[in-house]
Amino acid sequence: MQRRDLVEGWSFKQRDPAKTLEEDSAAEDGWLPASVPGVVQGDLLALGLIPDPFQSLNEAAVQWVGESDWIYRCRFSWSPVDAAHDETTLCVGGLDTCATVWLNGRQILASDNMFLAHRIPVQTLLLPGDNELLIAFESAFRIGKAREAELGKMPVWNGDSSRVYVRKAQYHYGWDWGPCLLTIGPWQPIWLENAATRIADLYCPIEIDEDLQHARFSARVTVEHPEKSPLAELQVALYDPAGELLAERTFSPLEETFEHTLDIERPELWWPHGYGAQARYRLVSTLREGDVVMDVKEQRLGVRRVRLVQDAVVGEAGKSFRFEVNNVPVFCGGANWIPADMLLPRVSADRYRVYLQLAADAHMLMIRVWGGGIYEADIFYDLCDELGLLVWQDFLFACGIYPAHEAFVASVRAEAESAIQRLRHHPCLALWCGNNEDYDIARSQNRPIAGPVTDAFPARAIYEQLLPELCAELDPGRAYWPGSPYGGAPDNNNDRLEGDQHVWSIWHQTMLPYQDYPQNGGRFVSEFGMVALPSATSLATTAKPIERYPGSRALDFHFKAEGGVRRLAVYLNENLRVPADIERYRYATQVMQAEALAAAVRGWRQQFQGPGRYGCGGALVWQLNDCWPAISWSIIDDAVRPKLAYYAMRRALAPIALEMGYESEAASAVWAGNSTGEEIHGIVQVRRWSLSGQIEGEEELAVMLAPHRTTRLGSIDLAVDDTHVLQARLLTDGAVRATASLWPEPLRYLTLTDPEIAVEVLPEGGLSIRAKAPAKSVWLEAEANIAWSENGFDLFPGEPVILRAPGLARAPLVIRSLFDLQ
Ligand code: BMA
Repeated sequence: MQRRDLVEGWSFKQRDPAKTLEEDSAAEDGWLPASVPGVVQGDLLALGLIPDPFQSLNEAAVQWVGESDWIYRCRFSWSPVDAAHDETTLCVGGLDTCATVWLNGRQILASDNMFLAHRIPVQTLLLPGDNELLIAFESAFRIGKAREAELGKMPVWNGDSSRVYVRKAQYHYGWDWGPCLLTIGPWQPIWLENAATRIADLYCPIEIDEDLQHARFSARVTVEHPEKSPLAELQVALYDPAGELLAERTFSPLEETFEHTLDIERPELWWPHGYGAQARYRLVSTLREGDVVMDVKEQRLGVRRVRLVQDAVVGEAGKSFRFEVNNVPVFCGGANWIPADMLLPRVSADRYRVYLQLAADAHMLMIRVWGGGIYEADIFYDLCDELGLLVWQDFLFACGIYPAHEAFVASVRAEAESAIQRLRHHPCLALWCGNNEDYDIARSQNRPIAGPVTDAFPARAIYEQLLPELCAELDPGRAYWPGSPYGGAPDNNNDRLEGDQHVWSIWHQTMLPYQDYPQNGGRFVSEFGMVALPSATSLATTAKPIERYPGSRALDFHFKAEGGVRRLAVYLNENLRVPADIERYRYATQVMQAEALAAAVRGWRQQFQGPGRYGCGGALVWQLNDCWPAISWSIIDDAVRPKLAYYAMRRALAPIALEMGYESEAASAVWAGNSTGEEIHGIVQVRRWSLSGQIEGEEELAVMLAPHRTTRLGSIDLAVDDTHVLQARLLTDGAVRATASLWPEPLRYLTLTDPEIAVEVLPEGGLSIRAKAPAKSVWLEAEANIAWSENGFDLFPGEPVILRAPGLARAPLVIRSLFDLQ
C-alpha cells in the first residue's frame, strides 16, 4: 500500500456566481494558497484577508465567508510507473460540507455530510503527468436555507433554524457559548492510495465473563480484492499489554473475511482513571506477500465490563442510572466536551492531551462528547483509553426538531455506520446516545415525545429505531440511550427519578439559588453549569485594553448566553460583594462558579450511598472547555487555563472527599465520599474558627468510610454563623487524608479579617502558603500557565498549604482571597 497525501499544490478562490464552474475554475485569477486539511476561514486569516473572528466584535465581519461558495484546486503530477499496483483510490477524509469533486474534469463525488469519508477508485481517471482535482463548495448556509424553504422551518435552540437540514457541526451556526463561524473546506486529509489488496476493516469485539476470569477476542478482518494477491497471506497477532505475543495465526490464500477467536484466561483489565491500570492489548493484522508488507491495521483493545445499571433506590420511586466498570459501581464525575476550536483543522493532538489530562487529573471519570459538535478525532478516544476516561458519545443532533425524510435518514445512516465502525474498538466508549435535548425542545413545543412517531417530531424514528438498530448490529453489547436527557415518565424526558437529567433550574429556567443544587439533581446529571469569566490571557484576545471592563460591549459579545449578563449579575449579587474593576470582578465570577459547581457535585455524590442507595450516579458539568475566548460555563478556558471551578470540582471528586453541611443553627453534618476499594477507618477533627483567627470549639468523630460510596459520618455540635467558619480534617494513622471547610451563606454577609497571606518559595521547589486568619478561595495567578497542584483553596492559621507550581520561578504572583472583595 502506497499512500500519498495531497498537501502540496492547493489553492482556493471565491466562486464568481456570474461564471459557470468550468469558466471560474479555468480562470487563472483570484487563486490563493490553501492548506489541506483546512478551511477557507483559516486560510483567509493566515493571509490577513479577514480579521481574527475571535477578537473583539470581528465575528460579525466575517460571515460573508460562510455565506459564499468557494473552489479548491489541487494540481499534482502522477505517473503510472510510480504506482506499484493497478488500483489507485482517492481518499477524502471529510468535506465541510456541501461539495462536488472533479478529477481531470470528471465529477467523481457529490457530498453534503461533513462527517463522511469517501473512497473513490480513480485509476482510470488519472493522467500520466499533470492532474487537476477540483472541489466546489457551496455555502452550507445557503443550501440549508433552500431546504428549509422547501421542507419547512423547524424549531431550534441556538443557531439558525436551517441548520437541522445540514449534516454539519451544529455549533458552527453559533451557540450560547460560541460564535457563528460557518467554516467551509476540506477539513480532513485528502490522499491517494495505491494498493492491489488492502485490509478494509479490523473488528474485534471482546466478550468478558461476569467473573472477569475469561475474555474472548473475536477478531474479524475484512480484505478488499483478495483475488488480486493470490500469493499473499494475512497474519493476525495479539500482544498482551506488556507487548508479549500471546497468539498468532496466519491465513492464506486470501479471502474477503477471516475470523479468529482468541481466549484469554484472567485477562488484564482496563480500568477508569483511579481504579486500576488502563491495560490494553494490541491486535495487529498484517497483509504480506513474501517479505513485502502490503498493509497493516492494528488496534489497542481493552478488556473491561462496562454496564449501565438501572436498579431500585430504596425508599424512592423510579430507578438509578449509574455505571459499573468491572463490577465496581462508579460515581461518574466528569464534564461535557465541546469542539476545542471553531476552526477544527487547528485542533492539535497536544490540545486534546492537555484538556483531557486536566480532566483526568481532576478525578473525572466520564467525558460526554456533546451532540452539537463532531465525532472527535481518533486521538481524542485514544487519549481517553490511555487516561482512563469513559466516553458518553452523542450522535450529532442538538437542540432541534430534525427532519427524517429519506435522503436525510440515508445520510445519517451512512454517518452513524462510519462513526460506530471507527470508534467501537475503544475501551473508553461507555455509551451511545441519540441526541442532545431534542426531546426537551419537542416537549417545550408540546410535540409528542412518546407513543407512535409523528410528523411533529419525526426524528424520533432516528433516535428510537435507526440508531439503536445500527448500534445493536455494529456494536452489540454497548449501551444505547435515545437522548440526553431521557428516561422516566412518557411525558417528561427530564424526569428526576429515572434516566439522565439536565439540571438547568439553576442558571436557566427559574434561576434557583445554587445552594439548592443538592435537592434539584436527579439519577444522573449529565448537564449543569454556572458561568465565569476566563483568564486574563483569554480576555486579552477577547477585548482591547480599553474594552476590558465588566459589561463592555466586547465582553458582552463574547458572552453568548441568553440573558447572560442579567443572570450572572443575579448570582453574583446574591452571593458576593461585587467589585467594579475587571480583575477582582473576574475573580468574583470564578469564586461564584466554583462555589456553585462544588455545591452541586458534593450534594449529588452524597447520594451515591452504596447498594440499593445509588440515588445519583454521576454529575457531568457543562462544559469542560471553550472553542474561542468566551464568558461561558467552561471550567477550563480557551487558553487552557483552569478556572477556580476546575479545582473545586477536583476536590469534590477526589477519591476521598470530606464534606460538611449545614444541619441546624447549632449542628453540622459530616460525610465523606470514598471511591477507593478499601474500608477507611479514621478520625474527623473539626474546628470552629472565628473570622479573626481564634479557635472557638473543637470536636472529633471516629469514622468508617465504606468503599465505593459516600457515607454519612455523623453530625457535630458545631455550626457556622456570620462570624464563624468550620474546618475539618480526616486523619488515618495520624496522616491527613482529606480536608473540608464550611462557610456561612451568602458569603457577602461576611466581614473578613485581612488574612495577611504569606508565600514562601520552598528550597525543594513549590510554595508554602499561610494565613493569619481564615482565608477563603485563595487564588494564585501568574502570567505563565502554571500547573498549580492546588488553587482556590481555603487557609486556616497555623496550617500552611504546600503546593507545586512548576515553572513559576520568579514570575510575579497574584494572590487573591475573598477578603479582597471587601
Ligand atoms: C444545554 C447544552 C447546550 C447549551 C447549554 C448551556 O442546552 O446542551 O446546548 O450550550 O445547555 O445553555
